[in-house]
Amino acid sequence: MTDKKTESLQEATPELGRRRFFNTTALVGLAGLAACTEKPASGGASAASAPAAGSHGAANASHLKPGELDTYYGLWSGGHTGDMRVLGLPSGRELLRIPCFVPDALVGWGHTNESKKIMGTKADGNLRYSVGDTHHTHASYKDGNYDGRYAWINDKINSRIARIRLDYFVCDKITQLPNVQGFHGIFPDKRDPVDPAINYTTRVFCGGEFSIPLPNAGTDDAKQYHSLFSCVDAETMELRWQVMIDGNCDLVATSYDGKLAATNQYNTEMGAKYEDMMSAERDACVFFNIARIEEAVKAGKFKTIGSSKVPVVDGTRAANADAKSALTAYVSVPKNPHGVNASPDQKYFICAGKLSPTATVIELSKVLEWFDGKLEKLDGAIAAEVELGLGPLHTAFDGRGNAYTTLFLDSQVVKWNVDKAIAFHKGDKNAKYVVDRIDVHYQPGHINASQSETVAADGKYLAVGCKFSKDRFLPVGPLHAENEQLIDISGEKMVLMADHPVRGEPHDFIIFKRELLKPKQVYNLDDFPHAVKDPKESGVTRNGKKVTVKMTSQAPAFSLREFKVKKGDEVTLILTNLDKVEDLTHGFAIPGHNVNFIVNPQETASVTFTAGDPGVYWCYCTHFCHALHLEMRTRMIVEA
Ligand code: RUQ
Ligand code: CUA
Ligand code: CA
Repeated sequence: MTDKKTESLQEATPELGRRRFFNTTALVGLAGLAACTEKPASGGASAASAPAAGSHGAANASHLKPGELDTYYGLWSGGHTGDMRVLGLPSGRELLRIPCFVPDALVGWGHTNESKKIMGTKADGNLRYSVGDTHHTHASYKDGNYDGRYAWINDKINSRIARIRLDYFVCDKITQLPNVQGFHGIFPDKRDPVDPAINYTTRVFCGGEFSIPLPNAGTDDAKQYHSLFSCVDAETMELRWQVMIDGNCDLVATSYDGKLAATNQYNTEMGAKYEDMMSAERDACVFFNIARIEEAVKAGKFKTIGSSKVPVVDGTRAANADAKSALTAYVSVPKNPHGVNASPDQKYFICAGKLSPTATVIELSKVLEWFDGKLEKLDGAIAAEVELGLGPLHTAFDGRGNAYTTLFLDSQVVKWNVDKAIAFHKGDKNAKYVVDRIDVHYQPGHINASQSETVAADGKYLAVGCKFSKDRFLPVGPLHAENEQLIDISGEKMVLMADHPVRGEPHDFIIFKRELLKPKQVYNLDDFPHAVKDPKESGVTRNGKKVTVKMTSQAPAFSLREFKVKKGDEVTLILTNLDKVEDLTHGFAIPGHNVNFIVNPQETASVTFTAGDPGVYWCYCTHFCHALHLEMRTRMIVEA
C-alpha cells in the first residue's frame, strides 16, 4: 500500500538531490505559497487522505465526557504572547496560561512586587521588559523521564530563560544570558556526564542563534561575529559557562547519558547577510563534550567577555581540530537544518533538513568514539541521510522505532522507521523506511508525541503545531487561530483525531502522563516572608511618606473596612488570602491607581503605588469567590 511518492523517494539515490534544495528565490515565495495553496496542498493523491477518528477504529478518542479528566498534560509555548500554556490532552482544552516574561492582567503578573522582582526592574522600579517570544519548553528529567520539578522556556527577543515550578505552575526565576542575541533552542541535560549518582537534570543548555561581535561593539565585519552556547545551572539559574562557536545555534538536544549536547546550525557560513546564510551546501550539527568543557572551565582555560564574569571556552573549529582534546565536534548535515531531536532508544540525534528534503541520523556512540580518537572521520557518525519530503522541521518518536517528521512545505507528517532508514542508507534499496504519510492543516512547524523525548515514549498521541489554519475554523477577521492537530499514532497508520484552535503563536510543546505531576492547590503561608497571618495584624503603618497597609481576605470580606492614606504617599499594600479552600481565589483592584492582582488560597502578594487625588476609592474583589463577591470591598480614603 505504499503510495507513489513514497516509492519515488525511496528509489532516489542516496546521494542527495541537490536540485531539491531551495535557493533564496524560492524561499521568498514561501509565505505566499503557504497562504494561498488550496488543500490538498501538495502531494495531492499521493498522501493518504486522513480517515476521521472513529470511522477507522482509532484506538484513542479525543472527546471526553463532561467531568472526565484528560490523561496527559501538555506544556505549550505561547510564542510572542510571551507565556506558557497548559493544555489537557487528548481533549485539547486550555487549562492555564502561565505568565513569565510578559505582564498578565488575570493574575497581576508584572504588577505585584513579587512578580516584578522575578521579571527584573530598572532603577525607577518599572519593568525592564514587557515583551517576550517563547518558543521552546522542556521539563526536568530523572532516570530518563520527567520528574515534575521544573519546566524551562526561552525568550528569544531578550535572551532570557524562565523556570516554571511544576508544583504551583508558576514562574519562580528568570535569567538573562549575557552576550547572547536570539536565544532559541533550549534543553535540560538528563544526567551528569561524570557523576553516576546524579541521574537527573542539573544543567540547562541554551543556544544563541544570532551571531554578534563579541564584545558587541557595532561592526559590520562578519568575521568578528560569533554565537555562544550557554549552560545554566538548573537550581541556581545562574550561568555556569558559555562556549564560543563558529556558525550559529538553532535547536538543541541532549543525550541520555549526559555526555553530549548538540545544536543544529543553519549559518555555518557565518554570513551576516540573508543570502550568505544559504550559500553553503552543508551546515553542521555541533556537538559539545560536556565533561571536557567542565574540566576546561575548572582548569581556568577560558576568557570573559565585556562586563560578564561568565567563563567562555573556545569551541571554534580551529581550536578543536584534535579529537582527543576537542570540546566541540562539527558533524556535517545538509544545508540549513532546523530541529534536532534525541530518539527514545537513546542512540541517535535526528536533524531535520528544512532546506534539504532529508533527515540526518547521527549515532551518538560514534561521536563519543571520535572524541576518544577511535573514529577517524567525524562524519562516520552519520548513520543515515534519507529523503522524507519537502521542508522537514521537527521530529517526534513513538518508542517503537518510528520517527514522525513535520514537512512544512508538503503540509504533511511523515512516519518513518529509523532502522530501515539506516539500512536503506547502507545500501539496502528494498528497505521501505517511509511507513505512512498524513495531510495536516496546514504548514506544520513543531510536532511532539506523548512522552516522545523520554525513555517512556508511549506512541499514543501526536500533536502537530500547524502554522496556518485558513479554512479550518470560523473566520474571525485577518488574524487566524493556529491549529494544533491531534493524531492517533497507536496503529500502523496515523489517524487524524481533532483540530484544536489555539491563540497565536505557539511553537514547541511537550506531552506527558498526568501521573508525573503532583500539583498543589493551596499555598503554604510560611513560604511568604511578608504574610499577614492573622486578621488582627491588619492596619496602616507610616514611615514618613512611605505607608504600609496590611490586610487579609477571607470570603466574603477583607479584614479592613477602610484605610486612610495621604495624597502622594508611596503605599505598599500587602494582602494575604487566609482562605484555605481549594479554588478560593480573591482579587484586589483599586480604581484610578492601576492596581489589580489576585491572591490564591494561602498566598501573599503586594503592590506599591502612589496615592492619587484626595477622595474615596472602592477597592473591590475582582475574582468571583462567593455569593457576596460583589460586596467584598474596602474603602481607600485618600486625604489631602
Ligand atoms: S522553532 S517552528 Cu523555535 Cu521550529 Cu518554532
Ligand atoms: Cu473575594 Cu470575590
Ligand atoms: Ca547555511
